[in-house]
Amino acid sequence: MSTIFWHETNMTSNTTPVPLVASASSVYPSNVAPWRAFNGTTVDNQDAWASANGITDASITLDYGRERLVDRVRITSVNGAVTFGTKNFEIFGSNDNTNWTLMASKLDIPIWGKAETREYVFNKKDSFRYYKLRTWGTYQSTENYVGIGNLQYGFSANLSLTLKSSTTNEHYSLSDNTLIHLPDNSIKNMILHGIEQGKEIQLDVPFDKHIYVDDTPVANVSGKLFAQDIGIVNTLSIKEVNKDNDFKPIYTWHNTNMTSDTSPVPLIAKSSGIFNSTYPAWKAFNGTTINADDGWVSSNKTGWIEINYGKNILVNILNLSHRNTSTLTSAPKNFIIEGSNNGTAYETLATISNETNWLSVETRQFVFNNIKTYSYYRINVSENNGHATELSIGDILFGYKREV
Ligand SMILES: [Ca+2]
Ligand SMILES: [Ca+2]
Repeated sequence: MSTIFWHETNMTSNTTPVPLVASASSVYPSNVAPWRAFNGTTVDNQDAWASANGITDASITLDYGRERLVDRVRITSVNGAVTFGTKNFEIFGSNDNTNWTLMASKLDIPIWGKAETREYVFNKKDSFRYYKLRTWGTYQSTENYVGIGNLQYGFSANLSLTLKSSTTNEHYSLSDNTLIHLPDNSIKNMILHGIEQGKEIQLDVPFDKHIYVDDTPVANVSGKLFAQDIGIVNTLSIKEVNKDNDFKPIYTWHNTNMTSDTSPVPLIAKSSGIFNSTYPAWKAFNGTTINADDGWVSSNKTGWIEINYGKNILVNILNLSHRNTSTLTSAPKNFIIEGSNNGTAYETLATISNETNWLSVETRQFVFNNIKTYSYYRINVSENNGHATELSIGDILFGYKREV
């Protein structure tokens, strides 16, 4: 569902509220400063910006202080004479106030009513810190300036990807949010920007949209306090960023440490069959590979082995260890990883091929894409490394790898 959001400015001077800054290439020598086009009202003919006398090609710029997503503008004509209203316009975006990108243009606009608002949707959506509108031409040749009663930029966004701040009532799209990383021992990251107090939402943000925390604490305060560009000061215990370090993935391992096929409860280990009672399925889920007996050996050269966690968990990584044995040809070569929620219907999560040349107790890691939770995870082997009758596995550990 797409919803339109307008960036509120409600300016009361060219530099208030901070960090907004309104400016213009030219200003009429009376009470029509640039900020009056960003104050949200058009109560009279002074509630506007107008260019200097004799200038009918002028521009008005708003610096938001940070990037804002924009794909439309709402222009309101002056609440007075309309013949110097916006006849032609171009809108540009910039991040340095020097290099400008054309966002939209409109020529030969029909004449406006007093304090009339019209909305123009751009062909593209982009994020810039500075937005400049150039207006030129008048509806009457005797007019010698141009003016605008009000100007507001906005964007449309999918509602679920938009957050509203409870402190400022501003809306933020995901693409201009701040990602805050929690302390090292947290498995989560968090977008605090715009979220109601006391709540958190876990969201995946494209890598190029990450804004990492400023690691310079605010001076002259007790404890560590970090001021971010999210409009407020937050007092979270946030991870200090070492700029020389890449963020490392976070791993959550589902350790099982089984001691029988049904313990600890609620875990249940099963297989397509066992060579004999020395090599039950649970020995592939006990977390060790201390000797040749510490593993599962199948009743055949192919087969499957699974664990039922008794609850739904998310898995996208497998550590597979070969048995502590010189029988290297019994290791899996081609297999699939499957998930199920009923032990009957299985979905293939990964297909692994040509895993050859295993060493005794060697561990290989397999990462795959999976966003669904299952309670049963199965390794289903269609070919071993050449042994005529045996398939064996020393240990299996499933987990979840999260990129941060
Ligand atoms: Ca105004
Ligand atoms: Ca084992």
